[in-house]
Amino acid sequence: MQTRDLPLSNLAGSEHSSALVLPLRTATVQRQTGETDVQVTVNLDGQGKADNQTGVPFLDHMLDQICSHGLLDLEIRATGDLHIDDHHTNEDVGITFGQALAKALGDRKGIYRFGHFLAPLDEALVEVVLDFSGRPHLSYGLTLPTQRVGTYDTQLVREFFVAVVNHSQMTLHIRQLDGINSHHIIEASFKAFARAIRMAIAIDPRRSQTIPSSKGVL
Ligand SMILES: [Mn+2]
Repeated sequence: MQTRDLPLSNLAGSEHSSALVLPLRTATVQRQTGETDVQVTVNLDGQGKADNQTGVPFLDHMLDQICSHGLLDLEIRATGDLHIDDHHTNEDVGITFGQALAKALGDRKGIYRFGHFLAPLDEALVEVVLDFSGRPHLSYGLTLPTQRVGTYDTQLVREFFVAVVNHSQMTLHIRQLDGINSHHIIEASFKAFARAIRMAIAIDPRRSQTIPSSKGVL
């Protein structure tokens, strides 16, 4: 029976000499408009380090969930026209994060591509299914019972995911199976989103650096 070397680690510089050494999957994107100035640095093979300062505290709390449960390292700085409201900053953080994800993934060689997770947070239960398909699509199934969580407008949750989907070229389905408290429902969504990303971007050792599509391109 023939054997071959398999990648033992996703990390470049692995001590396993027989491992397939992959490039670091990191990216920095800066995006400036008349409304906001956003910089995002992401490491897809991180340890969950979060350093997110957008000026929108609830959004920072949700971005921290992406790091903690997706095991991404994420450093985000944003300044925006918060004197109007959080809308532009929230959306532009989503756009820039989506662009950074796409840049760090590159041609998407070797990844599992699909990810899903079902996350509870007390009474809330949210399912996320995603595909780094190259085709932006969002099915958004959250029904948030209050207009605000703290000072954060709960309508901005959908706006954030629309921006991420369009700029990372991701198919994303978010379904709420249960929940009463808006904070719980939103946080369960971000936790499920994080774990689904983690699953989808992991390197499949059996795929050995080919693009996971019968078309040969994503
Ligand atoms: Mn919370």
